[in-house]
Amino acid sequence: MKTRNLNKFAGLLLAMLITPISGIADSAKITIDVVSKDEFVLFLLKNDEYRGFQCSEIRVQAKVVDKDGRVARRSIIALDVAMPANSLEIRLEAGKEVIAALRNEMNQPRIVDVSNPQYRCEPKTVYVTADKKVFRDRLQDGSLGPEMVWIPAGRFRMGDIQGGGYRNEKPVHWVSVDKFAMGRYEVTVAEFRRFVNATGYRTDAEKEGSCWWDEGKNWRNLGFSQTDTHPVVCVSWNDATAYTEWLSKQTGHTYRLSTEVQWEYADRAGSITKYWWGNTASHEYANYGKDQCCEGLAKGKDSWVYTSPVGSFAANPFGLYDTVGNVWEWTCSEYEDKYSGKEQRCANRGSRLVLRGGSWSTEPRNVRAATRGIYSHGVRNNIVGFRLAKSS
Ligand SMILES: [Ca+2]
Ligand SMILES: [Ca+2]
Repeated sequence: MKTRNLNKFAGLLLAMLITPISGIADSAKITIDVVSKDEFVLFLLKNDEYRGFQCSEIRVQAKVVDKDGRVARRSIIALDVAMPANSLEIRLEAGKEVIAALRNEMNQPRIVDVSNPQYRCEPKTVYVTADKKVFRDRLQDGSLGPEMVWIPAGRFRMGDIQGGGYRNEKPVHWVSVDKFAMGRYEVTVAEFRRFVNATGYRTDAEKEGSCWWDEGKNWRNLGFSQTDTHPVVCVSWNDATAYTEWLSKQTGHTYRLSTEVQWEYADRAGSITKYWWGNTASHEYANYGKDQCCEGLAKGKDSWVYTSPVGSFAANPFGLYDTVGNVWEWTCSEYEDKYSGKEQRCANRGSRLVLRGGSWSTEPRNVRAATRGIYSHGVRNNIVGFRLAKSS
């Protein structure tokens, strides 16, 4: 009995053999270890690099043995594995299908060893240093303000990098960005209510009695339901700016809307694709609308026809949620048809201010990283909200 337990223990140790992998592509800053354990292989992925990787294939040769000592060798492959910048550890199980396939020809097969590991991983992001540090400044009453994320300084190409965008996304140009902080989420209903309760502030929609063409509608009353964790909408640029001014006074730090440059840099998070996750729109990553403008669509992980609670999808590599879709986000920059510098600055109000990211009712083409929306400072509707920025 004792011996059998010892054997079992030794077998487990053998099965837990860890094999470091060497890559076959230029991906020096990632490490991929493999643990084989009875019926599966665990890929342990670690990315110490300040940029993401996309691994098209991770492959190991597995040695499978059954209880009678019969041996089989099979390839075990993981495909299309995304590794965000500075990702801690992603665990990916594989190999169970191989075991299942061998069940008919081998009695009780289990994986005892893996060898000849190979992977193909390409850098997915460039020129970024992810610093996913989240912080919250304190308000005067000692309570915590909205969650903010430090965005590292860097340099990126702004505009229609992939081609096929609009003329106003040109010229594609390099821009340097200083370190700054960005709201982790779009500003929520609860966060906005706190400001309103503290100040008695009335939004443009409340003062003028309508949210766009919706008579009697405002951020409290939209015609669709919103909880405290949904993004506030029906807020004009004036309203959003008033919030940032209040928060600045409360915290003693300078909060404002992001510039257009900061917004695109933060959304791209080093990516050079149409969306931060790739070139294909996907309701698995964001809440946006039908293929043709302008209606909401619930599909897959995106189960909302209207707004979704902030943070319902994965964060981008900088740790920001819902930059793509949910609600358009006011920036502080004035619009120009052709980029010539205003995108790097904040304007003092204006009739043509830029919004970014698209909304729950926006078609996929217009939730791209490079897409630009334009509204005057008093305009508000149920697809527009905002996100905070703060200088370092
Ligand atoms: Ca949706
Ligand atoms: Ca958004």
